[in-house]
Amino acid sequence: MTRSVRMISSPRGYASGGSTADAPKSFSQRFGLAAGANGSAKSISNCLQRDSMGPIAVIDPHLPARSPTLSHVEYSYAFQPIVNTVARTVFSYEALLRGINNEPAGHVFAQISNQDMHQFDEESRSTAIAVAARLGIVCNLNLNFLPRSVIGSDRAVRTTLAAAEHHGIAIDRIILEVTEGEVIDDHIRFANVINQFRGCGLKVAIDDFGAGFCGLNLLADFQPDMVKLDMNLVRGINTRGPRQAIVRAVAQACLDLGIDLIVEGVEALDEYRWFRDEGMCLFQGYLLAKPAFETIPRVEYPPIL
Ligand SMILES: [Ca+2]
Repeated sequence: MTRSVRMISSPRGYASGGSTADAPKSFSQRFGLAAGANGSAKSISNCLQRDSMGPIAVIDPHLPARSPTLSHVEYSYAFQPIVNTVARTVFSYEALLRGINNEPAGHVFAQISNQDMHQFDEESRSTAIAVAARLGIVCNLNLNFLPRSVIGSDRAVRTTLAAAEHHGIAIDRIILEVTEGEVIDDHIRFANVINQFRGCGLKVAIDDFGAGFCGLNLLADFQPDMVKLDMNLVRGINTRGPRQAIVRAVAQACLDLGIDLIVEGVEALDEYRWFRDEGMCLFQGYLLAKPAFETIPRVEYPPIL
């Protein structure tokens, strides 16, 4: 079985490559990656044309084509839900990079040179979108960005949004996950890039919040739509007084700033209960659902407290 990024590494950057005759159940066929590009970026372009920075094209010919040098890299995606346990609905699915046999993301990254990493980062998000569309994900979709892929160029965001539009996923369903470091390296440039696209409905989440060094200071300079609390703050919180104090401070800041707080990596019912008692309702973690390879996982909703 061939499941390869080759299928989507066309000069357009996504979704216009053909399937191979010797792969009757190929990745591209199973996930619909071989469909021709419709070339439509109208709604994104129209949206961006209203921006004060002037018209911005999203896809070819304005984006220079990149050669498909990463055709040797085979990968796929698992999906893990972010759940609203009060509404008892899935708020979003995070696309998580995997090898073609569900190996961890590190297995895939090991095949890619440092100089190709940002191209892979860009291309792989288009694949994640294609797989999510094929699986019929109709809620939000969380996509990870490599550190510095946003501030290096707005191309990474443009191609992601173009791929979303191509696959019929509304821009306001896309949530970009970036780490603290991505934002603070050059927060003015980061905010400039992101704010161009926010007018289209794009949302931004700070991933692993609390794992870096800036913490709450970050929120003084840049207010994301969401913050994902780092799992190291979550682990065993029901018995850890200092962690409880830090999390309460983060939660209050998020509340005051109108930022949604997502509790990431919750594994134990006691951890979950502590956060619920504090009024939080958005959770991601093994307690609710493990990542499922090329599948939408079933959610185990915790008991109503
Ligand atoms: Ca993430």
